[in-house]
Amino acid sequence: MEKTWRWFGQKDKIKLNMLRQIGVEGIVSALHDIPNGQVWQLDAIQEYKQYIESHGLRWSVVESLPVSEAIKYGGEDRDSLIENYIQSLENLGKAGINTVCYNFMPVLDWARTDLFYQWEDGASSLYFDKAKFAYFEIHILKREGAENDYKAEILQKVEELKNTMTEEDNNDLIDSIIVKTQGFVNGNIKEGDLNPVEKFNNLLALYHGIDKNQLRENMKYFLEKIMPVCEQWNIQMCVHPDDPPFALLGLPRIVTNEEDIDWFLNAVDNPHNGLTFCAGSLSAGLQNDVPKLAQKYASRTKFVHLRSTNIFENGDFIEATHLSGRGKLIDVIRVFEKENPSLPMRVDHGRLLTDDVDKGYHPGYSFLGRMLALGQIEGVMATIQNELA
Ligand code: DNO
Repeated sequence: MEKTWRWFGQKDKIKLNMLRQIGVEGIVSALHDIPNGQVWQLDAIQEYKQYIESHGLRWSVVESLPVSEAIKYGGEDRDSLIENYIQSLENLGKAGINTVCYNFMPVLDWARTDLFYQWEDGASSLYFDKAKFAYFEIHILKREGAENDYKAEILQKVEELKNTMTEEDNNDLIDSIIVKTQGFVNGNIKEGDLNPVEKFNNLLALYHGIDKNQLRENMKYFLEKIMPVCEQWNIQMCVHPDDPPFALLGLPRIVTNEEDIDWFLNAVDNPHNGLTFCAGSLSAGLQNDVPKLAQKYASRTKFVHLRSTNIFENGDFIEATHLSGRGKLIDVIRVFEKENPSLPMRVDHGRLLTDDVDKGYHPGYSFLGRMLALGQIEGVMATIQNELA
């Protein structure tokens, strides 16, 4: 597979010359300064592409071309937003960029409660604490009926948290769940936004009455509209699985498991409608056998994210090292090296290691942590390629 790296543009603390030295071949990026829903103009795409190329790298994948909320919930302006999306795809096609990752998750792009969960060895990683998330929904958002979504043990822990969480803890939790993990991926709420909780609740309200079937229909509608431009410019669309792959905030989820993946691939059965195989996101669902899914969907996979997690009995999950955990990356890499070896692959997330601390990297996107993981993955890839030769 092609070794790619997610880079957040010239403001990223990690510079392109650092990436060439560690064997990165392609860049995964987006025009992060363009507000969600606006057209990506051809000259802006070309300028960005040339900047990447001037460092001896290529712009391999767009992650993400964000899908506006109104397209997801089916708002009045969805057709004009889809028109803008089509225009952006056409411009990407003209510039020769053919792989586009997106997601169809309502409101939240991804969810974690702890951004610096401490490990015994002194490193830290991202973590999802189910009880803390429940506390956030029930006592911070005050979402009606949220307590009905949780079992008694979790509700018991929520009560304990209610007695121990300080105002500062609450603000940290808000920051982790709806600000720090969102703004940098072109999500809805950015650092410095006022009243994030109110803003977030307003966004959730847009989905009242939208169930799983309706969200699926809206995804189908979107895909059907964009397929012609994808065919014309040979663009591979690849949806990212929901992260985590289980229900949150009373919102529907439609890319969480085998049944969901079968559904959207069959609903629009076109080779340009594909999957981003995110081993990490899929691994955080007990229902998923990750290498088995890789085998089944290898031919419809257009882009691979290598990451792993471990799930605890209480429903929490932690981001594991890349060679451990439920992601079973050695087996996943074997599948893709055999079935679809030209795919772009990026190491997803990494722990915060030694000098990574306080560098201001985006959550999950450390330098040393990801570099270590890339070295490990490269070793596995080389071993498997050697076996297959
Ligand atoms: C988080 C990422 C997501 C992902 C988008 C794709 O680290 O996996 O932000 O890029 O959901 O659209």
